[in-house]
Amino acid sequence: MINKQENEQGQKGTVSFVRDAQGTFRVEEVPERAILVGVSRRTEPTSHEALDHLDELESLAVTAGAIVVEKMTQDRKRIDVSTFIGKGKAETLAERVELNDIQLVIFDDDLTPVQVRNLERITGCKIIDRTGLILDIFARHARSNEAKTQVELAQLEYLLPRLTRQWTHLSKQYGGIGTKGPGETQIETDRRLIRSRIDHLKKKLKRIERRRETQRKGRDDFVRVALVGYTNVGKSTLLNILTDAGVFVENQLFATLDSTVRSMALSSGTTVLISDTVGFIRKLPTTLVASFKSTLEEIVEADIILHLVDAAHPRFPEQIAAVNTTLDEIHAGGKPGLLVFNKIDVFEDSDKLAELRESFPEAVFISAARGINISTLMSRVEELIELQYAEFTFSINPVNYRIVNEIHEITKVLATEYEDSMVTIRCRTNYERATQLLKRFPDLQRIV
Ligand SMILES: Nc1nc2c(ncn2[C@@H]2O[C@H](COP(=O)(O)OP(=O)(O)OP(=O)(O)O)[C@@H](O)[C@H]2O)c(=O)[nH]1
Ligand SMILES: [Mg+2]
Repeated sequence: MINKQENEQGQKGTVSFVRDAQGTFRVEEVPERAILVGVSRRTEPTSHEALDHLDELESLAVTAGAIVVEKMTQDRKRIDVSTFIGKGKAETLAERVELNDIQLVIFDDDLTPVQVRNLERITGCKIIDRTGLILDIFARHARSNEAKTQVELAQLEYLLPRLTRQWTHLSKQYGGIGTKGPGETQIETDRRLIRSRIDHLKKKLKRIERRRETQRKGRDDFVRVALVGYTNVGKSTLLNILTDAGVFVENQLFATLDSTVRSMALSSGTTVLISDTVGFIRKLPTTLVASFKSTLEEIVEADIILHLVDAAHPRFPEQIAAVNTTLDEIHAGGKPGLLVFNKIDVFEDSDKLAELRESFPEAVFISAARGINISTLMSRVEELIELQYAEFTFSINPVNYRIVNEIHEITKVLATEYEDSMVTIRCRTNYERATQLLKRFPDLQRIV
């Protein structure tokens, strides 16, 4: 590294020129030096919790490529509407920024546009909030067309209410005929450009969603199992060990953004489809949850949910709660499933594991990386399937071909017999689907 340059916005230290082996220069991103800020309340989070939360924020910041130089918390009864933290604390923050050559301040809570503007003025430094940071990581990790579209949509939805004069470059990027109405301010033009881009992205996602739906139709015969859990608990590692899926595994947050579905034969001969998808986190931005709808559909439509937990994480109970909250938010709560504690290989002190087993008697304890207790996990999944699925026999006049088609679509048909102008269909499905069929079609009869 031979030189430190100022970037376009005039912030120092984010871009440098590096000479490679051939002697040519290229521009390289230099890690930004960051301060993390959290606020504790008398009730929740306490100052101790706020510090723990900053550890998580540090993992996020490091994943986004920052160097965390300092962490600050402030105990406040009420949030300051103009600066979030108190005015005095904001001044202290400005001093720390100056002293430690800081380029970025990250808040663990979401800030209003006014708070960002005021804090940037006081500290002379770029300010981002938790949602902004998570969106940045998603943007870095998005690989597929679908993930990239979903992330861009979430970013624009986040940006729209935060538009300030600094965003005027947008119209240069997307400019053209009809973008500059007389008398309109630049911000209004930018807003209009963003809204039309949002509409475009939503339409594109609808098309992707329809394609996915067609793919899913072909999978209705199978029992579908979704791996869900907090980010970095080992979901992809488990999918890989079960099915050789070759999903990217890394000790970083949000390594996986896309859904991967693989089939797997259980020892009973039943074939299940297992899916691995994006992980959850405390305070997962609502814009992300909304735009990742088609990816999360894999969970919504699953028959069984395996909720993976990092047993070695000091705050795993909070992580379980965060996952359950998000499952409820996407209407996937209350599905049959299992709590699966992963990474049990980390416990040298076996008392801890025994305690955990006692506290969660229904859970399964595994190590995906070491392949410990994987067969126990799969037998528990088979037990669940046995409990959920049964054979049903329906009888219907075949002129009602729509009903016959629907049965073929949503169940696994085992045998079909025609007799006395009636068709008898023997199929395998779960009670929920069978009850729905009988409710929707009064002509359908169940033969016991
Ligand atoms: N010690 C130990 N580490 C594990 C185990 N399973 C996974 N890991 C590690 O945990 C980290 C995260 O694993 P992933 O499989 O990428 O986790 P994930 O839940 O898919 O994470 P995201 O996709 O980022 O949400 C990696 O460094 C794995 O090697 C385990 O059983 N024991
Ligand atoms: Mg993963």
